[in-house]
Amino acid sequence: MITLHGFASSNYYNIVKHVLLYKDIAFQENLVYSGGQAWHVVSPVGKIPAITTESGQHLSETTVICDYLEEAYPKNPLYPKTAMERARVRQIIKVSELYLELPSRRLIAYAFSNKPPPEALATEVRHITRRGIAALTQLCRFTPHIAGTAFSLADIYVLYVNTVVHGVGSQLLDWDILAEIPAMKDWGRKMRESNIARQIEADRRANEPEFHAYIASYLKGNATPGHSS
Ligand SMILES: N[C@@H](CCC(=O)N[C@@H](CS)C(=O)NCC(=O)O)C(=O)O
Repeated sequence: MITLHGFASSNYYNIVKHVLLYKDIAFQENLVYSGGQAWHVVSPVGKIPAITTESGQHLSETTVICDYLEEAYPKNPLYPKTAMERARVRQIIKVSELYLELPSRRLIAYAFSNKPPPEALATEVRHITRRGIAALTQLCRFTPHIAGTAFSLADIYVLYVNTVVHGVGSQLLDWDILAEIPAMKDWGRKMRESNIARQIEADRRANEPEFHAYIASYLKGNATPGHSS
């Protein structure tokens, strides 16, 4: 059986978990927070999430894991049929990662410690995010799915990217970033109604107290990297 390593408060972890549930692939969860040399055997950069496959191989990087799952488990496909449509799905995923998720992540330490970011950094993040907003406004279809008529990996990916982007924007930038992309918020509301999204959200809430304790301990320099306690 596949093992999914990570923790339920991680949006990247939840992308892979959503894919596993959507594709009806059997898996077990192994609670791990990031860091530590032993963990690098599983996840070379030391990040969450990673999986161990049924044959015992380790894989990390969310999009790589998702593409592996798509190829190894074709049931309930998450890519459309034509090469161009598949490329569009990947384009939306890439743009949302590079120009929304990653800039927001540069502020995440300030969100955790509840401190305002340096203005120069906030300005840079706003600038990159505006480019992401413009690109996604152009690329997203919402007819009714994000890349067009077929539900795809882009729907799952952007749903969880948006959790970080919205959180950072509202907490630190006084900016409702998702409201800038027409139809994004309505689409998100519908996406969150699915049984899988609800289950993942319930698991995220259940993990929240332990995750916050871990972060508090990490900020004090007490946490043991790579372990949940
Ligand atoms: N590029 C990675 C990013 C994953 C990532 O940033 N995960 C966070 C948790 S949500 C993490 O491991 N952070 C700890 C660290 O950066 O060491 C992916 O796509 O999976």
